[in-house]
Amino acid sequence: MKVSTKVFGEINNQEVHSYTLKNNKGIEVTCLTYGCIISDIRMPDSKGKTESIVLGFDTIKEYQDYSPYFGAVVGRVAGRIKGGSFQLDNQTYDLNKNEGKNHLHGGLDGFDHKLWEATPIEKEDCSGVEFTYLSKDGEEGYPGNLLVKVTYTLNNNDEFTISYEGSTDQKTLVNLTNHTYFNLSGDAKRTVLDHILKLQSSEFLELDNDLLPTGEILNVADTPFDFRKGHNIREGVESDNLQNILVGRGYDHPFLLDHTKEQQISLYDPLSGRKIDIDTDQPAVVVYTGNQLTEDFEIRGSASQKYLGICLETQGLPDSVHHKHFPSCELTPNETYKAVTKYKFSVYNNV
Ligand code: FUC
Repeated sequence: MKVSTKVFGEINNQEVHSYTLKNNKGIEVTCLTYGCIISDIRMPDSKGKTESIVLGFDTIKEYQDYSPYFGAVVGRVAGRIKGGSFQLDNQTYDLNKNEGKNHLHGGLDGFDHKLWEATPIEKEDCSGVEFTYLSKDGEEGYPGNLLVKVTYTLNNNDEFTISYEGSTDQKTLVNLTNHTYFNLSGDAKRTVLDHILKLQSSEFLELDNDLLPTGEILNVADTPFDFRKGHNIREGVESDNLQNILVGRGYDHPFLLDHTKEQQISLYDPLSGRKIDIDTDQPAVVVYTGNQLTEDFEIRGSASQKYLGICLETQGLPDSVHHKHFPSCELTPNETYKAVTKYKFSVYNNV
């Protein structure tokens, strides 16, 4: 399977390239060397109409001016770190603070803003791109030179896989994710409020007013956070559960995955018939329903608005460095960080 390459734009006098992967079912994924951004995924609906199912832009300038991490790889550490500071082996590290007094999504100039090295992969049964980036010791305040590799592949079974790898020369923190905003309606013609989300998750993390975990792990039973049988996003937006209200009415929460079955996460849009099933080896998925999306820009011709996309950020638990009962995100020089998330696209004709 072939990969097609184009010059997408320029940043600091350096070219940004785009790579498009296409399979024999009409699914197309485009990604950029800037931030490893997945700028587009196109797939047919139940009537065969191919449209975009993610939020993205056609120019680098729009990514720089407006993007709330559209499609990007987020790191070194996804989510918030309280007080922008942490301790490792009795040494305090002060990070750049880019959200009030806290550090968010890797800081002021995180992995989503970097130019990555890219190598296309063309195999008989799949095509892809391997991206690498060296994050230097002290970048954004983190210790250690961290070499990161992110690989995107698409095959003819309609599976798109993201594999992350990292190695360091000093103990550091790593928790990578991808921040794609899905909207299965096609070309963002409706919000995601009527999308049906299903999660194999019995517990989620309680958040405080800064959207940081309090440390409490809550049971989903009898709350709008119970997605085990699947329900729409609207339920959480219209609910009077304080956890839904405090994130701006909706979801912005880490759900702990039960890891008992396959298809831990699925997102379905009954109107278009499009569905994505997601499997990951990560402990959690942060479900963010675009509560903070503003209306002051356009996304390929459609006005941006609240709830126009949903992010399903598979990852370790946010701020784990401050909660000893959360799985650790520390990486030592004799370990390799590895994470894999697989997305399977399908279409149902039951409208
Ligand atoms: C998500 C959220 C945040 C933030 C950002 C754009 O991951 O956790 O609240 O708004 O991405």
